[in-house]
Amino acid sequence: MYGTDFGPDDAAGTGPRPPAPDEPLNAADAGIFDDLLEHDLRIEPRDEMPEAYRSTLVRQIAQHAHSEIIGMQPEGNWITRAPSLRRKAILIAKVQDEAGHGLYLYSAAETLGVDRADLLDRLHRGTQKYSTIFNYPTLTWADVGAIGWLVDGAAIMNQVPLCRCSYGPYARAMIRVCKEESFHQRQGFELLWTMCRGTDAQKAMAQDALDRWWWPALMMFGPPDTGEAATGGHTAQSMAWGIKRFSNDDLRQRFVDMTVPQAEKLGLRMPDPDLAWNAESGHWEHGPIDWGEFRRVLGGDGACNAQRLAHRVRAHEDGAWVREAAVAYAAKHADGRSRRRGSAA
Ligand code: BYC
Repeated sequence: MYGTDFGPDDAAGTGPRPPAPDEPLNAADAGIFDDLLEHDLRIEPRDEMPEAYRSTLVRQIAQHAHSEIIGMQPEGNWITRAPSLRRKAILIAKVQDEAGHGLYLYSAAETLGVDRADLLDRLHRGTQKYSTIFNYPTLTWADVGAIGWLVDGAAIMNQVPLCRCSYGPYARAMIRVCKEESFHQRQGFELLWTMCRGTDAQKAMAQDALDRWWWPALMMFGPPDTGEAATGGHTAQSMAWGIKRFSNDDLRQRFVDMTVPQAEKLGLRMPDPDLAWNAESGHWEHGPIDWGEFRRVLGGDGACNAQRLAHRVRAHEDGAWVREAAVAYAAKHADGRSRRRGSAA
């Protein structure tokens, strides 16, 4: 048993070993797995785990990784049009951070015995999802602020609990991701704060961005999974496995409670006529979410689904020569190393 208690291999500095592709991961010793979960210890790549746990993680981590790299597009769209050198430098750094998040996450998924080329192939064929939020267009500069404030704000709310996810490599990747997302959220708020103290036209642009991004941001948390509105889904099982720590609805409510006072500080109006403070529950109650829209966008019929995927596939194909060069370079160096070892012997 390894869990968080690294054995002698780790003491020797070799680190956790990813499973070989032909290793039978579904022959789990339920006793050890359950024991690790019960003691809130981390499951590590070489621990045996039920196949359904492994495939749930692959699904979620891959969707998360795809969201990070597709998420570079809506903001990347504004790099050449940023209004100042300072804003451009910030935006380039942020978009680059998202690429980095994608890479940590593909690496975390690979510890479960899958290949990142295969995951990317599934994204490109449309058989693996990415977050619906990235299928909305960024029409104005204020949208860059709204993405930072709302999209990264929602992401942090969802991802901080994932730092305690039962699967070690995913939990550890989330720690760094959350630090960076928190900086992203502040830059988005600061961008809108500046616009809200600018001209009337700039403030109107900020309001328009909030109007368009608010409801899609609430949909980021996923469909209802508590109470009468619950639509089934993965939450109950994922919570039992310690992958998810809170339900979609709980996290959505926390996000609403955090964001409403921030909108007030900005001087913006929430685009929800039903939004009301409930003194008894101590929460802001929001109006109904259009889950029909969520399903449409999820099904491929959002404003930008086709464009995002086509751009992603084109970028992947254009980058083929870089991947080939990297593989050739690694092979050349591996050859050199084995020749040097041979002549030293
Ligand atoms: N979009 O039972 P549920 C970022 C799917 S990146 C698309 O609740 P689960 C950023 C779900 O996959 C943000 N699909 O599922 C990047 C499932 O479908 P299948 C991404 C969604 O997995 C760049 C079905 O609906 N964050 O922040 O337990 C720039 C039923 O849902 C969505 C993550 O990926 C959605 N919004 O919970 C700026 C975080 N919602 O597979 C920012 C990690 C649900 O049954 N992921 N679905 O066909 C998670 O925490 C969970 O996977 C979710 C869904 C909360 C998203």
